Amino acid sequence: MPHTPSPNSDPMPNIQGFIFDLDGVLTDTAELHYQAWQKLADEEGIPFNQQANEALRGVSRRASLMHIIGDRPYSEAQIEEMMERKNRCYVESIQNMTSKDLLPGAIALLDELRQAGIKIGIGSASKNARTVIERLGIADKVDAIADGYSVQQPKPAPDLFLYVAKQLGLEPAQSVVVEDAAAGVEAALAGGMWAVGFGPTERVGAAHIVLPSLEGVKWADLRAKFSNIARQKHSGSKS
Ligand code: B16
Ligand code: MG
Repeated sequence: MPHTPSPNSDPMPNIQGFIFDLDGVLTDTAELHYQAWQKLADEEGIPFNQQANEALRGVSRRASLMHIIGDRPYSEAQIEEMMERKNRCYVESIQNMTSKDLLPGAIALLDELRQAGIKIGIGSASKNARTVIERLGIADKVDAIADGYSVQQPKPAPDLFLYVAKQLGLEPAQSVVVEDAAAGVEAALAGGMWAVGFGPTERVGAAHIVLPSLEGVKWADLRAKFSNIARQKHSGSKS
């Protein structure tokens, strides 16, 4: 019978790939998304602020807008127009992005992983992900990209990350997802992948490893942590 690895059963993980979320992990477009939604909400006279925006992290454009408008009776045409208006504002704000907009530690980890022969994918809910990746100058460091056009079911469904893993030629249990959103961590776990949460535990505490930032993060340290977790799970499952 073929051996199917799983984060829950393997004593030693055989990690071959990393799948990074984009917004809020490799770069802080989360702030630019927020500014564009705030402008739209102000134009529409809808109460909105940075705290309310927290619920939109990693959430698709349409689902974000539905969250903002709540039960206000907008028509489908108005909803489409508002999504386009927000996106125009956001697209304008990403035009001036450069590699300087990569978050601290991102490029060092990408380079270290590549040198170690680890495959790299990006799994982003954004329909603008490819533009952002180009502007950041990291397209040639990435082996596979899934964006807001790639799958039907958004995070927390695992589809987006499973799509990237397949493109990388990897099993879910050979893949690590790095995420800043609760919905993204949930998607990784639902897909049977290893999860690194980036941010406060209240948000990403369900991940196998929680980090405050990517700064100073080393592949060897992560690998050791994953091995410890796998060992603990393995001995726990035997007792
Ligand atoms: P767009 P990620 C997500 O990207 C953002 O976190 C979220 O704020 C945004 O609404 C979503 O992409 C859709 O983006 O409107 O550009 O298609 O975190 O999954 O990289
Ligand atoms: Mg994100």
